[in-house]
Amino acid sequence: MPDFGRCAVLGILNVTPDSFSDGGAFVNPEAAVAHGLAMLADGADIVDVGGESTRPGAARVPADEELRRVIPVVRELAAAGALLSIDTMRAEVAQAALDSGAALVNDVSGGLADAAMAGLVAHAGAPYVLMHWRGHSDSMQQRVQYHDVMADVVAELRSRLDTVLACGVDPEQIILDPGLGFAKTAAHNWTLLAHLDALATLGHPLLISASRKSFLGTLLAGPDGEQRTVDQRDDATTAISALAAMAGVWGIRVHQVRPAADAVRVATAITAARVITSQTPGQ
Ligand code: PMM
Repeated sequence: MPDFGRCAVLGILNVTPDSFSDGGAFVNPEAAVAHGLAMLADGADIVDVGGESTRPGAARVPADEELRRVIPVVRELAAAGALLSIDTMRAEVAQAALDSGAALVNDVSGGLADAAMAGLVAHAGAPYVLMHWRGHSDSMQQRVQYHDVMADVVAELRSRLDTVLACGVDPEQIILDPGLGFAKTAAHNWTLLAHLDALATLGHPLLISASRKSFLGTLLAGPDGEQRTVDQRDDATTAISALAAMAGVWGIRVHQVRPAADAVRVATAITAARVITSQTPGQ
């Protein structure tokens, strides 16, 4: 498990024509590699490469197309020394990316989309982001019914954990993610962010990815009710990065790396000052 001595910053690199947040900007491999290198220069610890959009309503991309998008980019960034994660629901794509130099697997389906994923991760020994997920993007907005979102997400994550552990994945490999926006309303996302401590009771590091998501557009809507546009949600994203880092999460996953890296440094300084102050009473 990569440990940076502070909250990790994962820079998002979507090699897709249709992601909600940056669709099409990095579909060309040269542009994607250049953006990955720029995020590293801005302070990303890990570049998270994805070749399939998971925006609500998105249709699946065939595996060969996903491979075609991500593998050249992974290969080139790995050759440049980048620490990489592969954002995929497919074991085949995860394996090819690990073989091409990726070090982590980020599976938004938590192993549900591909029964071969857990075995592959167990065999590879790579860190594995297991996200809370209820179904593919074309139907996830019909799966937003919860009795108690906090308790249900914790229970569903625990059930996925049990399954992947039974497949031989080492508990030390696993990072959990509540999956903000995946089969969740804006209110659900805020509840999950307000109770990160409840997610932490599962005993694994946490990853939070709120970056530019639509619940921020809703929060920041103008007086006419018009959602704040995707390109105007980065300041709110940074606020969440700071708060999540203060709450002790393992990592945050963002589009704009520089402000996230700064926010993490602020949170780290405050956390360190708390420790020093508590060790020197009266100061
Ligand atoms: N969200 C998206 C894609 N991948 N991975 C994790 N672990 N957590 C997330 O919340 C998540 C993800 C949605 O699209 P984006 O790539 O534009 O953020």
